[in-house]
Amino acid sequence: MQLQPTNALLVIDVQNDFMPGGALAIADGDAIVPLINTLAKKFDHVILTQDWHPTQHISFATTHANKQPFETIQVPYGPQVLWPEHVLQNTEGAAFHPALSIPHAELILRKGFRRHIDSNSAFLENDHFTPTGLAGYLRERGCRRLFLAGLATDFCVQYSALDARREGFEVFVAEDGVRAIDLEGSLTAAWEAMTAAGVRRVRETDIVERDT
Ligand code: VGL
Ligand code: ZN
Repeated sequence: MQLQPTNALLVIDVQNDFMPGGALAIADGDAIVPLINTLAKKFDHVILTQDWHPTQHISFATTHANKQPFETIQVPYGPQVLWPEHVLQNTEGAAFHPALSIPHAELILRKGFRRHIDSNSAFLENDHFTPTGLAGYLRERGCRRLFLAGLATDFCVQYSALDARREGFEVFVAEDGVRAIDLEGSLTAAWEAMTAAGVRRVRETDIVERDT
């Protein structure tokens, strides 16, 4: 498929803590970095998201008494999966993977920066109400069709893709540009939910740069 000048690539959370050896390691997470660099060159608009947590963040198991990582608890806005402490603000773990190279990325959108609310989605925080401003940003810039790559397929990529559909964007996920955490079948469930919502799957090599 051929890109248009208003198509945008969202690169979700390609950060050290999500890489093998990181605090919340995703298997093979680093394998997507060269592919994302290649993919990004085809786009006029690239937006990076950066998961960015304060200490004692609500999503950390250590913030809650007697809780383990990967458990789900109820918090005021609904269910919240608990994680090992990750992407602490201004740490090396929160930095982008050193091989990520997208000099023309126009916006770095930080999310999850408030202690009492997590944000898996790049569009809405986990209360499913508080906007990050990304939908408005994209609309104001005339972007209607979005492509997603990054981490993790079944968490931040999925929730960003679903919210983007709800916001009326056309959404494609680069299936070779994502990797999953996969807790108890969450990867299969994520693809089912995304497909049901009209998210389409593409591969990097099927995306063709627009004619210049
Ligand atoms: C993510 C778990 C916790 C993600 C972020 O980027 O998918 N997952 N924080
Ligand atoms: Zn997080």
